[in-house]
Amino acid sequence: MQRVFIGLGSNLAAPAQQLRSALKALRKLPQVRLVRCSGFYRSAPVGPAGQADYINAVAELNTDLPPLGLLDQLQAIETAQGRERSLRWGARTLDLDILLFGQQRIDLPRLQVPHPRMAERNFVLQPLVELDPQLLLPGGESVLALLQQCPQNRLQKVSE
Ligand code: A4P
Ligand code: MG
Repeated sequence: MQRVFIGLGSNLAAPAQQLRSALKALRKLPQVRLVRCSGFYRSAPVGPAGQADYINAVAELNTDLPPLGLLDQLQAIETAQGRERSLRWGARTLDLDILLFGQQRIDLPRLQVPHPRMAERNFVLQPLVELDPQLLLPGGESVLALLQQCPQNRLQKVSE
């Protein structure tokens, strides 16, 4: 069994509702136990200008699925919630990213873990610290220390 952290993000079509639907779908996945979810955070968009604010959160799972098996399940949830892949970093109804998969490092064309951009993103690091302030990356870096060093983009907790 692996301890996994998933980043959830949405900035279209009632974002908080998108995250709640995604959590419901995560609870139903085979070989997955949803341990808990952070609060929801409103965040300034990173990427193309003119997008709405995002709602972001991080969920902690335990799973026996292999990494690519979990990615398949997450992409099926994104598709079921109307995700269209067009512009990179553009607006989306739902984005589910594997942030950490136990202490594994994965570098495949379809999957890089730890998520390559997480260290620059307070909308990922703040909810991770909320779930586990002691958390370390596979290289031993502290998530709390990364949060203290990363750009302080606009971020506001909107629910517990
Ligand atoms: N992929 C590789 N590694 C992973 C991983 N660890 N988890 C591949 C999930 N997928 C991973 O992703 C493109 C491909 O990445 C997938 O097919 C998968 O095989 P995507 O979700 O289709 O496209 P994307 O999300 O537009 O691209 P990308 O590069 O994943 O974007 P990011 O880095 O996820 O950024 N601003 C705020 N405030 N909040 C946000 O949540 N999110 C993004 C998306 C941009 N700006 C944001 C936010
Ligand atoms: Mg993504």
